Amino acid sequence: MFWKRKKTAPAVVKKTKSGQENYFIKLVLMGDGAVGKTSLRRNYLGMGFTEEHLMTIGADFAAKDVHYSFNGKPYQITFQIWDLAGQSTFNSVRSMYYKGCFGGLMLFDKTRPSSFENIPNWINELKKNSSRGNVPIIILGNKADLVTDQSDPNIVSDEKVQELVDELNGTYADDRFRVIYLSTSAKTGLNVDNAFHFMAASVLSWLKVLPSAPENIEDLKKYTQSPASESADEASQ
Ligand code: G3D
Ligand code: MG
Repeated sequence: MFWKRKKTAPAVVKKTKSGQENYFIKLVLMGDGAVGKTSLRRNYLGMGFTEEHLMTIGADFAAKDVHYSFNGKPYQITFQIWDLAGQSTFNSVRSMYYKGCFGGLMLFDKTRPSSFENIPNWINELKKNSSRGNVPIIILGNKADLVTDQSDPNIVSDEKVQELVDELNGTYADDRFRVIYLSTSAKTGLNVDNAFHFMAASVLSWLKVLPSAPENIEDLKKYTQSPASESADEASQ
């Protein structure tokens, strides 16, 4: 049962039998109703995952194990991904939803500006309730597949999002992570893996496991190269 598990909540890191470090990372999906939180989670998890429903707080959670290599060292990460099942029941017990999380995937719907305008409210919620202070955040402009004309005034423009991201990065300058913005589609899978990969690097930096966090998605590639291939790159320059 979940509640029992919570009492004996695992440490963030455990050694596996093979001596590898396994990090347990709770992430929350945030954003207005119908922005695509559940669809994004399902796209990421693929088929065959099991999810548990926490009736008391109106949330689902599901777990996924991934293996990433950063700076030439392998890491096993168990993402525990929390998702709101319904907005209304949630209001009274939201602190339980956020408590102990290491990061927030902040979604808005690119075709619905009001969902973008609400981002600061969601971020305040996270800050108030995570019990860990400022934790890494990624802004995801979802439903990118529906955007055919970037200049359409009913679409949230990339410039507007970038302004918010810059502002947030000013606020979090001392927090060992960088906020980035990715356009996603839970329908086509655009940037869904990238979002979680980036979040893993951000959280490991935040935990001081990695010496620094990637600045952007291109920068992430450097972190996933082995030190040997990095020096090969330098040699060829
Ligand atoms: P929520 O969990 O944030 O409330 P959902 O949102 O995942 O339930 O998605 C709400 C609706 O948006 C769903 O449509 C879903 O299929 C659609 N949706 C989610 N993500 C995307 C996307 O990236 N692109 C497109 N085109 N649609 C998306 P329905 O019709 O089932 O309500
Ligand atoms: Mg949902």
